[in-house]
Amino acid sequence: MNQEFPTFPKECKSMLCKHLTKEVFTSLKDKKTSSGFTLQDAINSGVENIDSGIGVYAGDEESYDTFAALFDPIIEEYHSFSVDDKHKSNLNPNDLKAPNPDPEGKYIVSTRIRVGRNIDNLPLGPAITKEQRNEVEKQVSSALKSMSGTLSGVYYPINGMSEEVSAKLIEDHFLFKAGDRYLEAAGLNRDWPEGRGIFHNDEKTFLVWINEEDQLRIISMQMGGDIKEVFTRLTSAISEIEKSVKFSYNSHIGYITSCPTNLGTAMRASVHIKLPKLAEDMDTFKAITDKHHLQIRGIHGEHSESEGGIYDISNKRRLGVTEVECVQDMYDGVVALIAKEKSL
Ligand code: ADP
Ligand code: DAR
Repeated sequence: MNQEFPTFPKECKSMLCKHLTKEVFTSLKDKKTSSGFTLQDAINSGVENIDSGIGVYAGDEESYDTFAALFDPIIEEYHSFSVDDKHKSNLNPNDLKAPNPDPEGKYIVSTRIRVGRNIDNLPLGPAITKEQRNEVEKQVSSALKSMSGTLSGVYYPINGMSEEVSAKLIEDHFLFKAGDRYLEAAGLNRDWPEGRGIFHNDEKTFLVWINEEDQLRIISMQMGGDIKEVFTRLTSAISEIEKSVKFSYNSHIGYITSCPTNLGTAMRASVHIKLPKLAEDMDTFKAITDKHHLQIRGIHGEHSESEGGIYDISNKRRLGVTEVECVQDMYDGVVALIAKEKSL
């Protein structure tokens, strides 16, 4: 294993290059978790990709303790969440105040709310073995087979999927491809596409990605802006799956995920929304998204650009806030953005 303290170029702005001091490196370089995950494994993505925002991934829940000297300051800075803080969860849709903000469908093209989940007592994607990953696929796809009513559907393993089916699912934003260079360097694409696949219900409003960045991405999505209906479907699906799959969770950092940015609720609630007038005044646009703790992405996922004045707007906060608060953040921000767009 490389025992050299990595030298980062001055243009590196990642949280890794900020918080991996020589002292932290020296204190952690010889440690490994019970799944054999080392400091080098945790930082490889940020060492190979100096344009990372964060640059670190956990190989198991233990990584967050074993490498706490590096993870804790990153978690504190990204989430404004200290080592003594406790996460809390609330998946009750009755607590969400969110009448459809765009009943005429003038602005919101589609709504998607997802959570990441990982199975308790198994390594995360960066450290999991091929056999363990195949076991995850078997356990989760079998749990999904018992989904009933509007949640019932079909599981499609990516291994052996026809190019035609794959292209159509990707075009519909339903399927994931092999991870980007950040995920590649984190070891999340090992054995691709073995053990990976997608489940979706007949209406394609409920989807589960198996073994992407996390072992499950549980997704509820539909056209239009009925955010409460999307959230309600998601919470029903989560509780159904939880009847047969135990998720990795702890009282400090909530649901355990491979990337520290997703800890806590592991929830991203997003709309694809048309804001052509606001797009001409990005200072005002960003003042509103900043005020409501929102992130702006492009419409083809993380690191993509917006197209035709359509933006992916989602909650930025995930840890130290409940799932209801994540969706409320997004909802309140969308109401403010639509009001501003109307006024221009
Ligand atoms: P994630 O949200 O799963 O962390 P991405 O930002 O890469 O990851 O989004 C994953 C996929 O979901 C992308 O194809 C993206 O276009 C799609 N997506 C995200 N939000 C929406 C939305 N509100 N409506 C439709 N598709 C969406
Ligand atoms: N590109 C990596 C990941 C940051 C958060 N996004 C995730 N987890 N998909 C980075 O360090 O910038």
